[in-house]
Amino acid sequence: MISLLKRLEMLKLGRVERYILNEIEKNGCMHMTLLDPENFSPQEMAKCAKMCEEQGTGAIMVGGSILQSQTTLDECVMMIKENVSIPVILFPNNINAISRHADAIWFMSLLNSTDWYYIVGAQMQGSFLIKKYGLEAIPMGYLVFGSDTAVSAIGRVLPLPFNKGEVAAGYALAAQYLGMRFVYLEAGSGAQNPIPPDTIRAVRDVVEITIVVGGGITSPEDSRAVTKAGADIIVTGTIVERSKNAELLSRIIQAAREGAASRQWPKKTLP
Ligand code: 1GP
Repeated sequence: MISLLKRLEMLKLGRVERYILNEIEKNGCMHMTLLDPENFSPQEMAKCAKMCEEQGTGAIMVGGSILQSQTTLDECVMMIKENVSIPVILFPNNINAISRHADAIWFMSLLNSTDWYYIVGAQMQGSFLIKKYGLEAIPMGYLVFGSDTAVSAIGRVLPLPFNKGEVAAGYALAAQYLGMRFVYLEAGSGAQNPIPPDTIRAVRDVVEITIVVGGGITSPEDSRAVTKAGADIIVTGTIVERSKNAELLSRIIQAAREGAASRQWPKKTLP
């Protein structure tokens, strides 16, 4: 029989998750950089990760909608780990996106997929490998907005409307009640525009879990608006991959902190 001690042990947060929550507590929010192994050589990726760390990003997420090779992923994660001290978190698109060399994995369910596989099938198939590698699995509900991005097409998504916050809020609250500790509002990599502030705010008004927002954030103005509306974590990928502009990244991170510092609550009532 499993002892009470063991059961309580299981409820403890892992090292990376505690680090994330501490960073949010310290700075009001956190920035993460998403790097896609399909867009870089492992050497370029490591160099870019180091630059991002120097500008204040708090973690490197590795993944992408069309990631194909676990070998490439392993090489990238190892190279990044050699060059940065911040955590490397896997952002998987499928079961081949699991590397034993990472610090943690977003254990995510694409809640608005129409396909069982992306809601729980891939998770079921990948779970033993995660256990075998001893990876820290961080439970996250993943919500995809819009229809003209790779993640939307590949994930067989029933797209969330950008301007109907109550729909996203309902999904996010369901994620919270299902025990997920993070919810990711995803506009899709390279999206024309980020998730609108009012929609983020609608989610913030009903959930207590940590809100991650990404997709289409390309300027300090975007990042300030996103954290001001209630995002705890912002993710950028494309802007750094394309521009490699350290100064712009630094301003995006600074603006995110300013946005978080300027938040005004209180909460609205439920729909
Ligand atoms: C994609 O939200 C991330 O999953 C990052 O999006 O590449 O548009 O910054 P961008």
